[in-house]
Amino acid sequence: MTKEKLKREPGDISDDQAVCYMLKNMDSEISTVFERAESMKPCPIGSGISGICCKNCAMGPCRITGDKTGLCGATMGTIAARNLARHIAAGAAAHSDHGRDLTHLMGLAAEGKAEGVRIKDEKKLLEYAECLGIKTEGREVNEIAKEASEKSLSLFGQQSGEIDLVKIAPEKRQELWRKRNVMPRGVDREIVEVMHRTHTGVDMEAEHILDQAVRTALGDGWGGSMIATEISDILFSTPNPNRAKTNLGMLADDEVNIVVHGHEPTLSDIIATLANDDEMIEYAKSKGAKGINVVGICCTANEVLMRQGIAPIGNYLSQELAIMTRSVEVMVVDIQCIMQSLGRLTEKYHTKLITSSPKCKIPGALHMEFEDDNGLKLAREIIRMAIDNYENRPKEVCIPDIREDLVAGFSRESIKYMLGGKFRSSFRPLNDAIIDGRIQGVVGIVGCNNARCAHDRYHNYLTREFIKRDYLVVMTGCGALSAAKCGLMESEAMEYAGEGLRSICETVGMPPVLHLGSCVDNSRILTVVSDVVREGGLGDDISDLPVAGIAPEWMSEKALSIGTYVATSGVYVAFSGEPIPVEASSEVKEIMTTRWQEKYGGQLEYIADIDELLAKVISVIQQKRKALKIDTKQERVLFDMEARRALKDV
Ligand code: SF4
Ligand code: MSK
Repeated sequence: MTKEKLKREPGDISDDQAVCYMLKNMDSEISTVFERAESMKPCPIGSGISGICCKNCAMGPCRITGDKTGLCGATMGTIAARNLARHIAAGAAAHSDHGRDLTHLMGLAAEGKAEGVRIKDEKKLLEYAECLGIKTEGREVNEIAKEASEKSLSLFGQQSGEIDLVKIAPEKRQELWRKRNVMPRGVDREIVEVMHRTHTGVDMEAEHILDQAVRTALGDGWGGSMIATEISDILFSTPNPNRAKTNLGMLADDEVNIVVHGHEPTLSDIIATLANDDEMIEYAKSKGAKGINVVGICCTANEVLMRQGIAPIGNYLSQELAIMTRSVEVMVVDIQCIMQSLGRLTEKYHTKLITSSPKCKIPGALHMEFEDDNGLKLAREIIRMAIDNYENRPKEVCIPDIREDLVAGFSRESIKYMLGGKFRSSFRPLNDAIIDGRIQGVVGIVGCNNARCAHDRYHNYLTREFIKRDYLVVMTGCGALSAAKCGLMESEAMEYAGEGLRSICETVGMPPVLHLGSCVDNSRILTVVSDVVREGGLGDDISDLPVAGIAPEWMSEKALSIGTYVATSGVYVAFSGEPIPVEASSEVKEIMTTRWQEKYGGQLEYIADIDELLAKVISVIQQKRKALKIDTKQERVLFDMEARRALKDV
């Protein structure tokens, strides 16, 4: 990990000014992900661009280009479909296992056995229980929560039937999934079946393999991820809009800094709460600090931002740089999107890296396991450890003086409330605004950062381009933090919005770009679009709506699962940045576009050129408006020349 000189200028690497500041000013001799991305190029065959690689048996790895086949005779299309199905299964497993843990925790909280965790949102619990078919009338909250936990847990191992939460989808969509035989039976069952069918010598027809991948992804979006979101709301409260600040400048030079990172809201929520405890603050002061500053990275940050207004200091590509500010006493990581490099990096700094999940250990980190009944005790121990470590902080820190205001905390419930008011909470005003053209459509811009593309650039470019054309933008995950860091999630962002969108946002009092949460919270988008269909006037299925999804800087396998469940829920989805690893197979690309469009009314494709992607999304949404006969009001023409040219080619 010896540092090599970066070949690119900081401004070419990232759009985040704090990241650029760190790249210019940090003095470490240790390489970051940005140098490693320059020194190691991706394998064109392994990444599925100019060929495909199979290592599903010991006769391989087989590297396939053109008409060649593997030793067993497997073709490019079969291998591409198998590889993609396995990626989707891994992504679905990650989200769903997260959901399973929360389900288990809710059961313990109901029994009073989960230290520091209780049922916070009773209304949401009742709605959730009813969706699971659980009787709620006249019953104690904890009794309902216990049964809801047991019922939810059973959905993971269920072998037949349907996952109850699919009932949230419009009826027409449910019927379609039944007809196509992709209705998820149980969350785990579908993941296991992908692993079986992609073992050497089992399923060999690309479309048939992908049918099972679709069923697995639907079991994630409408199962594992949705369970995770619903139960997080029940245990830690359903988000409401709140103000916060973001970026590395939110690290304090005179307080004890604790960074929570990963994806789980459990221990991080307890740490954030306990850091306000007088006894803890007094202890910090006794060690010379002015207080305790809890901040976050990635989706753990999104979870505590949405509910407690805790500052997110960065997204995926900022994690190493946070430590390099020399100001972090403790970084607590749980699961997913944590770079292994943090282990070696923290050896060079005073920062203590703590792994807290039984599922994740990192060489170089201290493992302090979060168990069902030790939340408060562990949080106290971690905070005290951070305070004790404050005296080891070097005198000179390197914190960029860069921060931005944001408003986060938009849930399905809070958006409905903002639109319709407490007593008539409804999506009607949104539907009406879409019908009369003040809002042209809704675009979800979600997903990761990727060190092989300019950090945050595509997220922010697309967000600005859509809001100026009157498209409401909803965001989750690291994409949401990109927009927040450049000021697109506050009322001042209104100046970038088109007239129609601005008029709605000003009336309702919301920014033109809405932060809907972490990556599991993409399930919130599914519940919002389902409610919009039910509200009426925009067709009777999700595929009728003028909406689209984009993951412009995607990186993780979870993104592939998300893209698949959104596409097969009836939405046009485009990925950019790095290709989906099936580019070399025209057969698989055809299935994911033309065939999925015929079968599900949505598709998933990769478009390298960002202006071409922008034009394609606009074209798809405008076609939906036309089909709904709401295209009479002309869209404002704000295209630059490049976008116009791309539009002609669509
Ligand atoms: Fe090669 Fe077939 Fe084995 Fe894959 S399963 S490694 S294509 S022989
Ligand atoms: S953290 S999955 S890099 S969004 Fe959810 Fe960010 Fe992607 Fe991880």
